[in-house]
Amino acid sequence: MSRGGIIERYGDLLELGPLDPVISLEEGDTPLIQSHRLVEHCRLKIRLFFKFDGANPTSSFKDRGMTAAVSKAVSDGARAVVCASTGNTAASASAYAARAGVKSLVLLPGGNVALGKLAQSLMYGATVVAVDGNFDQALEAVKQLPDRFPLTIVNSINPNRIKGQMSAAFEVVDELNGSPDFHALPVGNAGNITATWRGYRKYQQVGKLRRLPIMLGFQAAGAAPIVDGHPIESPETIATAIRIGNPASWQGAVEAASDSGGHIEKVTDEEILEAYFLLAKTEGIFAEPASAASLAGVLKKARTGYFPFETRVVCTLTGNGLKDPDRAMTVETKMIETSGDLDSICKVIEEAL
Ligand code: AN7
Repeated sequence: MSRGGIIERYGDLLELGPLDPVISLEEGDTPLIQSHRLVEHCRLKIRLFFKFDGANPTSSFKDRGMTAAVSKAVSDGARAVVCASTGNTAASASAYAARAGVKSLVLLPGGNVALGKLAQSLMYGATVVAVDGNFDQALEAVKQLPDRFPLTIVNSINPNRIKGQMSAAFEVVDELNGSPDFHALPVGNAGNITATWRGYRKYQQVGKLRRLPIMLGFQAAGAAPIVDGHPIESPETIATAIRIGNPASWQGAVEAASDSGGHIEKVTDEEILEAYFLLAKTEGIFAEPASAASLAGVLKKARTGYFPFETRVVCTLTGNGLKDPDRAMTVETKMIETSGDLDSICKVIEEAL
């Protein structure tokens, strides 16, 4: 039996109105994995959980919003969708467009999209346009296109994206039987922290949740407009997914933090990479660098004694590490090459054990 996607499971709560058809790849229902070895390794006195949204059909959280946005667009008669993207929105939009049988057009910041994401959009049959500029410039261009062409924007300025992404909060509450004390996310265009907070509040409104979590958002230090208080013209970070200087949902992120008693803070690329490698090595969870920003932020705040003893903290891990093989290959662990005879192989094994 089909487990269905987030629209089948949470339909009414998403307030999308009637949809015909529903375009789904059975997204959502992703693992919530409790940390054992990482908390021990870092001597953290908290109960830490990873919401691994890299386990979605296109390997990022974007699928939650894309099933909503593309279903709505196609139900309303759209024949083509468009987005600007640092890679994951594009991969997801292209996949859902393929599933719906409509065209997709994606504008990417040239030279700054992880290889796996680019491969995905090309595989799903999108028209892929590399723009000589950054994400913010690509998004500005995209905003102008529906005036000239019959295109529906599926960036998170499309409110249906935010609605679909509320489902991550519903799943966390369903699984923990209540909200965590803290929920940490990476912040790029700021749609996901906006949506996750709205999801918790929605669940509270309908009586499924009493106490709300404290929201923590983490931007990369070289791309931290919300923390710095002004747009960044040339954002820079190794976490290319969140290399964004003027987030569309800026206000939503600020509200999530302030209304929940939380914070938007920044983490350096070094801190992001430390969390990225640690997560894979100590827990067997391979998330992409931008995803590790949430963990990097939690580790940083834990060191200052921010979290109460045994408090429940959820980190959203937004995307799968396989999307960015080039970054992964910078890991210290290297492949050992040897000849095919058993003696040489045994010698290598002896040294490894
Ligand atoms: C892995 O694909 O903006 O704060 O164009 O891919 O909701 O933007 C991606 C963002 C975090 C930030 N982690 O989420 C895009 C894009 C990963 C991401 C974010 C993104 P938002």
